Amino acid sequence: MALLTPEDLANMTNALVENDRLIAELTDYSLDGLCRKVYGTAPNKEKIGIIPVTAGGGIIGSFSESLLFAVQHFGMDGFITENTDVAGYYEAVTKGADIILMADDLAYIAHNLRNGKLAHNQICTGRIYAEILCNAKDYIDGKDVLVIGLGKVGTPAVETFLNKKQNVYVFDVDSKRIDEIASMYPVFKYNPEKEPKSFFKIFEATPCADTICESVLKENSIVSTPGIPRGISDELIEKYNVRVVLEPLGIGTLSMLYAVFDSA
Ligand code: NAD
Ligand code: 2YH
Repeated sequence: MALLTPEDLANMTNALVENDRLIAELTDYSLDGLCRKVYGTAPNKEKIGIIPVTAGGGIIGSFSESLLFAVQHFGMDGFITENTDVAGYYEAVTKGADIILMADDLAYIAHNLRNGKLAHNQICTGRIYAEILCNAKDYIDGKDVLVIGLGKVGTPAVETFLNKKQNVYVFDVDSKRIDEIASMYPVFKYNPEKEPKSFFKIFEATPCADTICESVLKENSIVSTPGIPRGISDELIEKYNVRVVLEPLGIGTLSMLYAVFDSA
């Protein structure tokens, strides 16, 4: 699994604000409004405890601070524990945290201690980036969507698109993964190099650059991509006037929080 780096998070605060604005322009929903629609939940004065975790690769500079920024940007109350790991967990609970956010190298979770709900970052990230495309107002009637990268983030996106009755075209550099997904879900296997087809809606979740080639783009395509680094070049963005939703942590975090809030 790719670990975030401090460099990935360096511009996170601006990226979250800018992407929140872009999502509103594309869907007519603010990001929190879209999360409320998707999950049918709402915040209810929960206190969010963020615990730095030293296991594995250790503390990632500005990871916890980026989570706190996201929590506060959307009007919620949160704090970072002074202690790490188990001592941090004890501190969070004794200081009244209702929801815990914490991550090691394998998993980033939200756990609501009031209602027991648990959310996983990869699932919630795939879901919300897919929902952004499903709710893109200019393309609400267009059913074709391309999914590039069929891993732990891409697979829940495939499920979300299928639930929304989209025609899902899938591509992964690992052909075995394409076969697995095609055996589990009613999707179209797609290879951009062999059978050119262009899309207004493209979802990308890979750890590679330049995964989005020119032949899949249309003028004004929307690329919704949690994948780090960005899979589309500056040149193609400009040439096709592509709108790109991409932010390294906050969008997925808000999706996780709405996944564990109580019903609205
Ligand atoms: P994963 O390893 O489970 O899946 C990645 C998939 O991409 C694999 O199936 C792999 O075969 C495929 N792939 C790799 N290179 C490819 C290429 N050139 N073309 C097509 N497919 C290719 O990883 P994941 O957990 O699903 O994460 C995917 C990306 O999303 C990573 O970059 C991760 O850091 C990022 N991520 C971002 C956020 C966020 O909030 N922005 C959250 C979670 C994960
Ligand atoms: O970056 C990661 C993993 N790839 C899981 C997240 C999925 N987007 N983990 C972050 C580790 C944070 C660290 N333990 C800290 O600073 O607390």
